[in-house]
Amino acid sequence: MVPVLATTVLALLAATAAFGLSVDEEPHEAAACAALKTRRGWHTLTDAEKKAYLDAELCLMKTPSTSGIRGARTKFDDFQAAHVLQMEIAHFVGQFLPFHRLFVWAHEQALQNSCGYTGAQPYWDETLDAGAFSKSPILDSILGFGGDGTGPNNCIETGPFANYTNPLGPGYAINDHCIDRQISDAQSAAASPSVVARCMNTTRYLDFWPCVEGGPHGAGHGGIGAQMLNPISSPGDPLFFLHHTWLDRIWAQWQDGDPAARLKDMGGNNRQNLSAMPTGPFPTGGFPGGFPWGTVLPTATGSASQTRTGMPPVGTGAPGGFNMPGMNMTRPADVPEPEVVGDPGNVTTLTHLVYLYGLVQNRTVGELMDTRGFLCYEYD
Ligand SMILES: *[C@@H]1O[C@H](CO)[C@@H](O)[C@H](O)[C@H]1NC(C)=O
Ligand SMILES: *[C@@H]1O[C@H](CO)[C@@H](O)[C@H](O)[C@H]1NC(C)=O
Ligand SMILES: *[C@@H]1O[C@H](CO)[C@@H](O)[C@H](O)[C@H]1NC(C)=O
Ligand SMILES: *[C@@H]1O[C@H](CO)[C@@H](O)[C@H](O)[C@H]1NC(C)=O
Ligand SMILES: *[C@@H]1O[C@H](CO)[C@@H](O)[C@H](O)[C@H]1NC(C)=O
Ligand SMILES: *[C@@H]1O[C@H](CO)[C@@H](O)[C@H](O)[C@H]1NC(C)=O
Ligand SMILES: [Cu+2]
Repeated sequence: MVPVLATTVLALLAATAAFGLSVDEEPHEAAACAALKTRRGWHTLTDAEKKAYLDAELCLMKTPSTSGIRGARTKFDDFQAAHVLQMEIAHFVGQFLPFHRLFVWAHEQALQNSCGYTGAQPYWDETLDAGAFSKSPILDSILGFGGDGTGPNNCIETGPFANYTNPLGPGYAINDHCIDRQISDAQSAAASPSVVARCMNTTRYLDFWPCVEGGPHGAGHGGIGAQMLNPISSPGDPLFFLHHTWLDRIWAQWQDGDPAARLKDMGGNNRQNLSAMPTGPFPTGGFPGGFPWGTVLPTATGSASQTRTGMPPVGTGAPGGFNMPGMNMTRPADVPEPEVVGDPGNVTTLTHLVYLYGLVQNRTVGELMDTRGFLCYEYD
């Protein structure tokens, strides 16, 4: 480790001189981006690459948490625990995509820094499995994440993560349980290439983000089901990270379609308020009954006439936001309301702060717009 550290310190000093970074930054994060890592699809990884990723995730599950974040026992739990605390200001808000970009990157850093993983974070190209998640090779019991849940608690009983005791969820609960799944091929249909194409066809972030969140995003969560479907505690299923990396790739590819405009294009509400959600070409499906805007939103350009029938009742933990029955989505008294920091008003801007309770350093949305900056990765 010493030579690596020494190199990193030199890189830090160089970066400090070049960019005026403050010297108290975490050395492993401040190193300049010498070589972009290429994130690749799970389906294209070799067996050895798949095993390396699964082993690194298992290692995080065996490494004690040092974060002190509510409910976390292991470094794997740290991410789920941070997501629980941030959920209210990380979904159905403008920072949905940048927040999850930092979130999966932080997890990738942990795999690398705590568990010796040398690969890049893989993504799950769900277009290959849309409508048929149950047959996906990603659910392989040896070189995959294990299969569907079984038994009364929908516990996964195959694959490397079968015996993990997950201390968090559903929702805000702190409660030991298995990793559970309830796969729905029907719900997975909105991961289809045509839905993704519809999102890619937008030109403004205000149309693109809700399209992704309501369509492909919902498809992955609804298609895997159980904990994955819980908006608060979903990172308790390790598939979460491959799902959100795929969404991040869709965003990065969309940005690459017009970098001059889209590396700066941000917007949206900072707090959940479904009445204030921008209109857009939301695809249907992905979550039960369509999520959360109801089942009717197919206009090509988006319009104010969209209906929001079937929207779940407003939760006390999410003012003006959404709730889903049976998912423990009401924020308990011991969980503080997350702070929105950094914008001049109620709209998400490039100065909006994204924070993960010390798992990685705080970043502005502006810093997270380009994957080829300090994040230092691109997609195949
Ligand atoms: C899970 O536990 C069962 C019963 O103890 C055992 O047979 C199985 O090998 C374990 N699976 C893993 C992936 O550790
Ligand atoms: C909600 O959380 C509480 C603990 O906070 C737990 O007892 C209860 O079973 C949870 N509800 C569901 C539906 O899991
Ligand atoms: C893309 O948008 C154009 C114009 O709004 C429309 O004609 C076309 O059908 C759209 N394509 C897709 C795949 O949604
Ligand atoms: C939500 O948005 C609507 C429409 O813009 C607005 O009238 C309402 O006051 C907002 N609610 C909150 C809690 O901000
Ligand atoms: C921001 O939203 C709150 C309600 O959530 C409202 O009271 C406040 O006036 C809004 N501020 C601006 C600048 O719109
Ligand atoms: C990161 O941001 C959070 C939220 O504003 C703040 O509480 C925390 O102190 C910040 N951390 C650092 C190191 O600045
Ligand atoms: Cu999330």
